[in-house]
Amino acid sequence: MKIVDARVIVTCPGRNFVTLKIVTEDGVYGLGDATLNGRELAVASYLTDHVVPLLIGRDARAIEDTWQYLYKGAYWRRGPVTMSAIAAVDTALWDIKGKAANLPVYQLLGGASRESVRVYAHANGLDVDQAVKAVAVQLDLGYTAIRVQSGIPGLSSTYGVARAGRPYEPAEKGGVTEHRWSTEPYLNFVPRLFERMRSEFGDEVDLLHDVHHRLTPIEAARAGKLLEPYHLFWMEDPTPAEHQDAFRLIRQHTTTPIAVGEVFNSVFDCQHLIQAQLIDYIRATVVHAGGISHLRKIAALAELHQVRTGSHGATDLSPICMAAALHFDLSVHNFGIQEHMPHTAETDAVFPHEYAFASGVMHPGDAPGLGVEIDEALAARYPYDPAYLPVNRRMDGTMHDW
Ligand code: GCO
Ligand code: MG
Repeated sequence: MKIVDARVIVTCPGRNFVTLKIVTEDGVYGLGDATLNGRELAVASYLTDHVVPLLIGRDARAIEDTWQYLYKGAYWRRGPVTMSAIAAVDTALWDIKGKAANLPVYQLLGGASRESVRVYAHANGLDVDQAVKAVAVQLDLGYTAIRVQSGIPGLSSTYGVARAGRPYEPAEKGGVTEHRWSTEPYLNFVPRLFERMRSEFGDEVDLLHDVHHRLTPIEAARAGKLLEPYHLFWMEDPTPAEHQDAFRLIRQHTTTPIAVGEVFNSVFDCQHLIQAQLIDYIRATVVHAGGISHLRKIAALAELHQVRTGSHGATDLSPICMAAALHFDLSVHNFGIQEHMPHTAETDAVFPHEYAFASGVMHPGDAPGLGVEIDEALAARYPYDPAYLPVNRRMDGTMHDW
């Protein structure tokens, strides 16, 4: 089953997505997401200029061999650009294998380990009252787990909060916006946010919160401790994860569960945190962590250490990644939860898909392969439109983690 064509499709139905389409000699094709938010064209070029020429003529059935060929063969290893490109190839090859076998991908991954995939929604507000309303909306939609972010008194802007009247979207068009950050107002505010959530919504709903890499380890320890009475499902990215022993300090101070990994791109990034049981959920995802094949290895390592998965699923991961994530989530034993930030109607029209949401859970569907398409004619009507993630500075102007 030779690969005869492979090409990259860049489209911007409201936001930029990079897609790899691999076509085999018998006409079966597969799709893979290669979107790296704010650095999209680097992956597009990596694929078009350096990977596609290597794919032509290869056997589309040899998924693991192709993965190793691209990983070891580049000599220069890991990193988000390389691993997103390899992920796109890997995902497209699983799609092809599923279509060729007339089976949904989750069946090829060992079959369903559960009936459906539990997902968490986002709720955010410029202040606590708005955040309360946003949680109520998500509860009405049927979600049973909700991530809550709110504007912080004294800070003009913060992570995860939409501008008035617009859904939250991480990347912004028209240049890089700058946020300001101050830890003390945040640490004073965040326990009050969750105290209010528990008093409004009781103990049943699972609440999550994303710190988005902004605290030092001892500040993160304080946050976790202060949040314990509100028993969060998880506290995400409490501190940047380059220095991983830092998590030991957080662990020594708090029982608030910790989730990390959306910026990781290989099992080697996850290895120490998992093996030392410094986290509870590993959030690496298909597109940025080398595809379905590599994410399964991460999950297998995590399973040994009672760490569960909680894959990243923001809107900057395309519906192709979402479909792949749901096949993975349904099959893997140590699944925890999946992030679900629904795409816009424009995006869903470019990427028609079988997966569906109902009553707080999702299912990838039973179509052969991934169950996701790209409408190329429609995609061509939305040319690439540069957009960047914001940056973040402390009050005195020092660059901080966003
Ligand atoms: C999340 C993430 C995202 C990222 C975004 C960056 O938990 O969903 O933190 O919102 O910021 O994916 O591109
Ligand atoms: Mg996050």
